Amino acid sequence: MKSRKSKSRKRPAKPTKAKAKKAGKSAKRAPRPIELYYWPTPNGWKVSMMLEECKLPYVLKPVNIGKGEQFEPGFLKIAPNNRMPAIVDPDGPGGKPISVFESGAILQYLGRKTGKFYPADERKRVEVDEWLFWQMAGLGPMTGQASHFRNYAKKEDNAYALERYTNEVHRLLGVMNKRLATRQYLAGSYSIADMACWGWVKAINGMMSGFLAEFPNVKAWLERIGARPATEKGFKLGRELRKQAANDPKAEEERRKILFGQRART
Ligand SMILES: N[C@@H](CCC(=O)N[C@@H](CS)C(=O)NCC(=O)O)C(=O)O
Repeated sequence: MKSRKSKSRKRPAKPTKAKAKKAGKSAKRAPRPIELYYWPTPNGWKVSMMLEECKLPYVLKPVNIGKGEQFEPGFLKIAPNNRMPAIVDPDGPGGKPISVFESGAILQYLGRKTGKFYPADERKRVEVDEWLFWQMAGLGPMTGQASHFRNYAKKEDNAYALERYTNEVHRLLGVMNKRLATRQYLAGSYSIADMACWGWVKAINGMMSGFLAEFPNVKAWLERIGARPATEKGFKLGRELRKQAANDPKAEEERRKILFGQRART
């Protein structure tokens, strides 16, 4: 009878507490992707630019605002203002998910989360906040209105409104041009304040050709930021979705109905 050689199977040594702790520390879980609720517009680009700059993993959740997807109940739960962008970070504070709406709040959140483009030093942070809020309350809404009366308003009697908002955009660009006369970026180093403004200035440049000629510092700033690889990627995000939507002529009337003349929904 052949004797079976008993292979002495070595049991893996039980991990000691210290070893397990060490392994746990080094085997840090990869960050889970942030959900980005987005459509390619100046407000959306702010967040795609920041995610790209910070190299944060994210997954795109398109919100086709021309089709009314901003009113879907699931979206309204995270963005009750029926406006994109919004994010859901599965790794929020305390390791629990968090949702954030309003582009300025999202930029600040991502800046605090990563420690990037939003300085921790209070004086520097105040400067970034000043220009971020300047965008949120001024440049964005005023350019939005100028664009509405230039591109979408159908009534003939909108000359007053068009002039009013165009003048205000002109004034704001003058403020920005002065600010950028002595610095490369709005608040010293490149920050979330610049990201907030960039898409809007890009839109102005596209919409009112020649308008930036009076504001050479703004024009140089636009090009400086446009040359950043993260800007290019963030700006490109979802462009094909928007093109597809724009190519559908039947959708134009529907888009107008959805986007313009909104009133409170009860
Ligand atoms: N203050 C908001 C504005 C966002 C906003 O106006 N988003 C537009 C697209 S740029 C939108 O979602 N519009 C949908 C609608 O008008 O129903 C922010 O900065 O996040």
